[in-house]
Amino acid sequence: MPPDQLTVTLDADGDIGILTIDHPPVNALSPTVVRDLGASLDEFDRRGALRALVLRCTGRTFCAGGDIAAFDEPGFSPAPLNALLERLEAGHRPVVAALHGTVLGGGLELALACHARVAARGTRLGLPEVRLGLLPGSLGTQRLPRLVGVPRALQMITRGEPLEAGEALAAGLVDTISDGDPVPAALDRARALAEAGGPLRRTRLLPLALGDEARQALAQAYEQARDRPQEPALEAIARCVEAAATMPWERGAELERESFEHCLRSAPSRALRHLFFAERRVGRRAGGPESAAARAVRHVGVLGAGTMGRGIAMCFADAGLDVTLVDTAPAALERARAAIGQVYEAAVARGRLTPDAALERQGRIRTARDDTALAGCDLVIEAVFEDLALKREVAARLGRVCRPGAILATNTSTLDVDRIAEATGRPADVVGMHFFSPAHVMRLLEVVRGARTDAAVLRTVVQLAREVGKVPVVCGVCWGFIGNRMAEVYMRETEFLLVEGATPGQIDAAIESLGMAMGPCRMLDMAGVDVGARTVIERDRDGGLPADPAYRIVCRALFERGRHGQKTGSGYYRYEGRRALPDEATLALCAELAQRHGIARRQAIGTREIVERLMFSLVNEGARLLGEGIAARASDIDVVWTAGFGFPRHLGGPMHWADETGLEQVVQGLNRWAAARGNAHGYWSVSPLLRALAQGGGRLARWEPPGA
Ligand code: 3H9
Repeated sequence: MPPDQLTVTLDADGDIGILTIDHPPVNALSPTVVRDLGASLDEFDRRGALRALVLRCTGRTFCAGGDIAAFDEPGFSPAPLNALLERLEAGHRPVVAALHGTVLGGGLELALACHARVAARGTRLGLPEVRLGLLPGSLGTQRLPRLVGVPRALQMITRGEPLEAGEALAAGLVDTISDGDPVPAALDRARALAEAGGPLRRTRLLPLALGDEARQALAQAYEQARDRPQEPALEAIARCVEAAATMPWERGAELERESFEHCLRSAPSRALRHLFFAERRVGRRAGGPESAAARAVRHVGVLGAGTMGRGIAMCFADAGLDVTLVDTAPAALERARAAIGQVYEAAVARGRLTPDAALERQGRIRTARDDTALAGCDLVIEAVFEDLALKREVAARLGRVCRPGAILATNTSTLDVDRIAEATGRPADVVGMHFFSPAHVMRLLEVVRGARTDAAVLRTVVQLAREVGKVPVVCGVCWGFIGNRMAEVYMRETEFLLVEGATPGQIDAAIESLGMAMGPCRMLDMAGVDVGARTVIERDRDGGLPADPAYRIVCRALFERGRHGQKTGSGYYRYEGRRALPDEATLALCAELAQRHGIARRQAIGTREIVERLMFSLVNEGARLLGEGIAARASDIDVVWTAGFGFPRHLGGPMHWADETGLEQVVQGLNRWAAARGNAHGYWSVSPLLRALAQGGGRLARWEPPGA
């Protein structure tokens, strides 16, 4: 938008003013919009003949809130907007909000300051600030409870989930629902209010008392805040909503302002805001020329009906696409049909799907034994066993069977996509689509761009992934792509620590103390020690491992002893049901391995050492991926780890964690461990990119690849 163009204008329909916010894409309340809003209200004041005002937004939505990008600007404060809201509400002419699309955060707070609200059917209204580690900062904690009561307000603000217009009407949040454009209905309402001439309903003046139900809701909110100390906004929300019911308006407003500013500066909010933009940035500029037209995909084929294949089939069926699931083994198809049926039945039992919707989704998945059934598909994803020879054989077959122009994708998690692509005879049509299990649930998709992948193919897959609700992170070809390659160095250090004398319990506790849901030993026990060990063994066979006889010896030894993790009752831990218990046998095994490989055992391995060795290795590998051009930006890596590997969102991902820790400190730590442990295999060699950024006082998040 040209700098001199106003983002807010005032027009009139007869004697009713219409104030329009036009600030694409989502009419966020940037400082410019706030300034223009003020100017339009000045004009409304001057035009005394106008009897009322309708407030609307252009484009696909009403306002989606404060401009999150502006929150980092020095001196940012919600005060100017809050003063305008006060002015709007205190005015003597009626103001009616005409709502459509998503009315979120500051957008809803703007609507709450109006004297009436008309919403188009389908509008969604909410205060999602908590998802950014914040609380509403424009009096939402004060006005919303006055309108809908304390329990409902707490529910909306602490969960951050929007209400649909019908629910909002029932809750008292909106006054009227319109079919289609809400502006005519809002104009009628504004005229009626002006003609009635009675006292205007000012939300801030509505009475609010603290009854039993409200007290109970507050007690629950405080308890939730105590259980989740990593989310400081939760306690602030409870305190502010309580203040709305127990303190004068000004005191509640003051408390909200202080709490908002405190949360805005907090580490969890910085991390969550970083992820908000990171998730929206993934896939951008990934496909070469942006002009490459995406191919149409209506029918998806999946080859291989194992756990992965089934999940992928459901992911597309859930999004309304037709799916053909092929497996040459009739028993595998039978198992897949039963497993898919169970998933949908469970969704119905939990009330997440209606029986009809479940049937419809299930009906979209056809099964076949012959891969010729894939001939008409627009996209075919192979999900056969992770073996290069097998994948190349399947790829060659798909290259012949699938129609020209169909996209051929491989769901490999570690293998060379270029070698698979080459086998199809049409490598430009080939792309990697690395889903995470369960594929119909996990949001992450690593989209692997082969050396010859066509820009249109990449674009299609990124676009489709977004349409089916995934976050598609594009990466280049290397062993393990972004996630598994980084996880490998994390597991490498875990196992060295075990052999040197740390226990699985110590390692997990150290990592969990950072806020991680699960430490590496419990994680691998859950994922399957056999799965991890097989990957190591195959990589070793392919000559992909460092020439270090002590490399990942623990998981290989556990695997040989049939200790495959939770599913066999023992792995790094022993299990009683799902409960992980320390196991003397693991400790004895690690001591034996240390002796066999001449590794010195130590008594006291501290939390700091564990955290540094695991986390600094992880960050260093991430920086190497950036330097090699495998990952396009540090924030993409953070999305991989938060969306696919359970890295806590309030830490923002490993690269954000490194930025916050200080890159210089990371580099010093890597050098320290190189000196302490020796660096014969290059484990501690600092990535040149990381070193350069640390020296120049830079941040990984701000780094852009050359020529970007
Ligand atoms: C707040 O309001 C605090 C207040 O209490 C006090 C304030 C003073 N700001 O998601 P999409 C951009 S906190 C800046 O891809 P969709 C987004 O980055 C805020 N930018 O589309 C993207 O830009 P680009 C509370 C924003 O259709 C583009 O818009 N509000 C904002 O899938 C399209 O977004 C929220 O937390 C924003 N507030 O979903 C709502 N919102 O094209 C956050 C969006 O350059 N927003 N952008 O990448 C959302 O939930 C979704 O974006 C929305 C649209 C549902 C609106």
